[in-house]
Amino acid sequence: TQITGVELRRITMPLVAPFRTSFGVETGRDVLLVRVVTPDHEGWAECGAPSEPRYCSEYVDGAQDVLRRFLIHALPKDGVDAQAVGRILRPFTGHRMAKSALETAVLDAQLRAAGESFGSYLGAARDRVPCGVSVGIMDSVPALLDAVERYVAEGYVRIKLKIEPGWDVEPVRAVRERFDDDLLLQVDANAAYTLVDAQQLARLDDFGLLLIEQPLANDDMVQHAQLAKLLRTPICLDESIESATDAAAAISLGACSVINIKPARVGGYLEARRIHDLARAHGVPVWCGGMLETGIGRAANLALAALPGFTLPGDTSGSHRYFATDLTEPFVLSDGHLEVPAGPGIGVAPLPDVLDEVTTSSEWIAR
Ligand code: OSB
Ligand code: MG
Repeated sequence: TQITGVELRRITMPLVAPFRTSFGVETGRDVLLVRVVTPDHEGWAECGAPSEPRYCSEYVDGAQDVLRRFLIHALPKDGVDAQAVGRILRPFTGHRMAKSALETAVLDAQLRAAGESFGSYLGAARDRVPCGVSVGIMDSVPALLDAVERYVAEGYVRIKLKIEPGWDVEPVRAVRERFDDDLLLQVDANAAYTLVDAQQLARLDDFGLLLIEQPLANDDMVQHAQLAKLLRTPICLDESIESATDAAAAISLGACSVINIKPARVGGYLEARRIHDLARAHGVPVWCGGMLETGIGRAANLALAALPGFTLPGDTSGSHRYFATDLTEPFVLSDGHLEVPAGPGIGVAPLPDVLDEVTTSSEWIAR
């Protein structure tokens, strides 16, 4: 794939409701889009980096800076295969969300040229995927029950509650009491606890949760392994897993028995697939997480979520869970599922009118 240049475009998208986690509140998304232009095609990708470095060290201005200064210029002028992008960018440490966006845009352009879909390329085993939804921390338990009720009515097949110290056993008990026992329920702490909280976290064992996601700090792999021995609820890692190497370490340490795979967090869809393959070989279930993506990021996530090892519903929710107007044709739940786009590449493109309206800046990096 020969690259003429790369557009770095910033957009702002208000969220339909504030999304609160243990690390902060988001009321909108300030998103970096990467458009790779080739002589005959273009490829689109969305960078998962949030506005502030709270979830992890990356943030959107930093991602744009490292792309502009280093990553884009590292790609060879005479063309590059998407499979080689990861190796070419490896001398630059970290910045996985920025790398993921560039690799994904190159892959999209390449697959559009070849007329092949992301799902087909990655090895999707189905054409639609069951969807869960991530429910933020609320001001009160009644407000939470109302939100969960609406999502269940919309057909979401799994509910994930964000938790933090002071908002854990009570909301989980309230949701369990209000809804059927067979509601698939899990929680996500975004690293808000320490091993000292093990007894409090063990109280969640009574509620039949599918898993507890990232209870301890990002770099506390060994302590997650210790916590796993104290809980009956399976531990799932999100922030701690930045690569297939991390996944291998976590599995062999016993730090987790489930993995949330976010392509942005691990540097792209190819590394995401390697984690899937590794986990599958070890009998470790995986599911596809999200970074509140627009339709551009969501499309590719759905293709990944269709791989055979993704045996748990993910956070790939419908467009209207996030945005009143999505950047692409909206993804709408049908019977609790979203369709995997079947067209070439990611199978969707920004709607030109919406794109114009939400764009705040654009920068062209010629090659
Ligand atoms: O921890 O999974 C997380 C959103 C932003 C940052 C981190 C997380 C999340 C979510 C929502 O839980 C995922 C989504 O719906 O895209
Ligand atoms: Mg998480």
